[in-house]
Amino acid sequence: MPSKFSYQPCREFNVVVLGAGGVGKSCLTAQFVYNEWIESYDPTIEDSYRTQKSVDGRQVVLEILDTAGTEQFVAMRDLYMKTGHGFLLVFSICSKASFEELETLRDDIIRIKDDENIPIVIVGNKADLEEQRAVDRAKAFSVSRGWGAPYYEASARTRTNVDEAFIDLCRQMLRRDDTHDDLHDDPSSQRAEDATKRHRRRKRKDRCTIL
Ligand SMILES: Nc1nc2c(ncn2[C@@H]2O[C@H](COP(=O)(O)OP(=O)(O)O)[C@@H](O)[C@H]2O)c(=O)[nH]1
Ligand SMILES: [Mg+2]
Repeated sequence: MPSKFSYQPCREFNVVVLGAGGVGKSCLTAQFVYNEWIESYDPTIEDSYRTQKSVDGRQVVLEILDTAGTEQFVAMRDLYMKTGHGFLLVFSICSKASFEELETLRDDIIRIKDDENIPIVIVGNKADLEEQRAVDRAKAFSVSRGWGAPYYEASARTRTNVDEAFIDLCRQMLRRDDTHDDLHDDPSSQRAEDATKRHRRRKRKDRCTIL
């Protein structure tokens, strides 16, 4: 097992931002990646953004897919769910329907990834619009606890809890990655062998560049 002080390779993760239209997925992504508030996004634009962040002193390269629900084929959605390592599930605290949509999204992710413990963070966005709140904070917390996923109330407009939500997701993804690496300690297991192959594959692309 690598010591605490050994060289830590740069990790690369695919993050998928999901949620109903208009909840603020693009604004949250722009704030996280560019530190910018953009009042109005084309709601049909689906794009991915590459960014490098430092998480607890470790360099992480993220490929963030800001979805727009415009994919023409279910297979496309399945594909990005399959390739995602972590998911930011966003709703607006002003829309009950957007909150209720998250359950189906989570079920789909777990089914497609075939993994109950896939890193997920729940974000209740537009927290600056408290007077228009339609989703009870305690209710959202209790649902997120039931799912074993952290919950953040955020505002892309005021840049509240934006970094916190994304970085929490990074920590979850790093933890999982480290756990897989720990499997090397037991070379007799098939899982260790699989992890070795994955690690070799990853090592080849673990070239860290400053963006
Ligand atoms: N007040 C407020 N408005 C927001 C916030 N985030 C996004 N919006 C607004 O909500 C609308 C939809 O945002 P957008 O990011 O395009 O939503 P998306 O469809 O989920 O990508 C835009 O008019 C934004 O200005 C927020 O945190 N607070
Ligand atoms: Mg958008």
